[in-house]
Amino acid sequence: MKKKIIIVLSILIIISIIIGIIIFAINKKDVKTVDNSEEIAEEKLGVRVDYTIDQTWQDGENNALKYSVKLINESEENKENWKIVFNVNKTTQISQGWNGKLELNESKLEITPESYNNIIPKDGQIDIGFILLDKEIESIKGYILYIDGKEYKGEEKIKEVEENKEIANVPQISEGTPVSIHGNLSVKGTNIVDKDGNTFIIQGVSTHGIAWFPQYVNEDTFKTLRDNFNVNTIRLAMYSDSSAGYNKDLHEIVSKGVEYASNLGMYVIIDWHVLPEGNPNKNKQNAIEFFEEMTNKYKDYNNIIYEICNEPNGNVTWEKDIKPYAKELISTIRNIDKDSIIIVGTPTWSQDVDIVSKSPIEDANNIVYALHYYAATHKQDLRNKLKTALNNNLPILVSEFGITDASGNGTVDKNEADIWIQTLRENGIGYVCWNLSNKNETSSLLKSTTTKLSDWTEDELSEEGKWLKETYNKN
Ligand code: IDC
Repeated sequence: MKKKIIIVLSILIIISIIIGIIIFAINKKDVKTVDNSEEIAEEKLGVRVDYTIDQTWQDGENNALKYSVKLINESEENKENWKIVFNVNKTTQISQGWNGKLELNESKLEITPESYNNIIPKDGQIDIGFILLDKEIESIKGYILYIDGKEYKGEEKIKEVEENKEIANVPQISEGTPVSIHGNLSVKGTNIVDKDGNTFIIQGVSTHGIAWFPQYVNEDTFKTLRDNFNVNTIRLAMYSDSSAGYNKDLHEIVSKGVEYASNLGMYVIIDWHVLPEGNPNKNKQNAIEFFEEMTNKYKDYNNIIYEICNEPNGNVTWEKDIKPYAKELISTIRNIDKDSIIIVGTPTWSQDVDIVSKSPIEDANNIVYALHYYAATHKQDLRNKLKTALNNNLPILVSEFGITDASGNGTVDKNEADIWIQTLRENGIGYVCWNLSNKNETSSLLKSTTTKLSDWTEDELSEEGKWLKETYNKN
């Protein structure tokens, strides 16, 4: 009896072991099948999705993550009607995108073709890019690729973030650009100097009012100015009075401009363009709010310059109106940003630097004072004011000039324009030219018939535009 029980038990144990082995084998086979089918799906199709984060920077509370996506067709035939759905975080937001239509829906970022890239050519690829804003240091957690409505599984696992892609507080700037070479600017004596203490000449272009010509706040435009015009600084002119189109929505355009210039390693002047209101105190509260917003966003950047009042004019004086305004704005900015350069406007449309040089603002670091000229109107008399100011050790920046008359129109005086630039270069003083637009006036850099935003031919430039390109490239 005992023997029988032992035999039955042994048989039962052996059977259990065999069943166990079979279940294990089946399970293992199942896992493998699923794995293979996913891989084979994309392999068979011959289309690969490749994505990387190639730049990161801080954007206020968020990380800005610049993604490049390649849709690579290694098959023998064109593939049409593509769609990629990326799994992203709940906190992900879209900032901007190119070469694809982006739509965000509950942690799914769907990208569909533009009219011109619906087909992925055989042996070819499509490049897509976008900037996402996120609390996390990466947004994409796998994707599904669709071709002609059919689903192809992609990689589900989270991509490792490479060590050098760690979030920095400032944009990662490519080598050889003005900011990568010269770094932090500061004021020493009457000059602006770079991180090594060498005199740095700001050679800039100013936008027209961004309320009227927002299209030129554009990365390709700035790149053309950097690469073909030898421009190292972009000035973003935002008129500050509602009579000249000021409204808070424009802050967004300023921020875009700052990002484009920063990506390109250019310096950028954020200009509170006081003009029709004359007295900067009229819109002081808005100015304070604006610069609080901007400094909070960009305090860690090393390429930002703040211009707090373009051109005070009318019934205002340095002592009574401008200086108190400047002191208050400087303290607003310095509460948040300890060292970026601040440009202070001067009386009479930023011409009376001689008056200011007798009573500059005390106990403030990295301040320069604005001198503005229009070469067909302002000549040796104004250069004499410059001389007086320099003799009194006032740091100066020509944050705006034109080679036309003071209306921004009329004749162009290249002879006087050359004398000005030579004088400024000899004294190590920077200059920023008015204006980046195709408005029908002689101070526009583009002809009014030019609609292209970048890569202009010689023929598409105005007389001032041609002069600028030649003069800046001779530096
Ligand atoms: C001019 C523009 C012109 C516009 C006018 C009024 O060129 O299209 O209609 O402003 O908004 C400045 C100012 C600058 C002027 C420029 C030429 O800073 O805003 O632009 N100028 O008048 N100071 C001296 C000349």
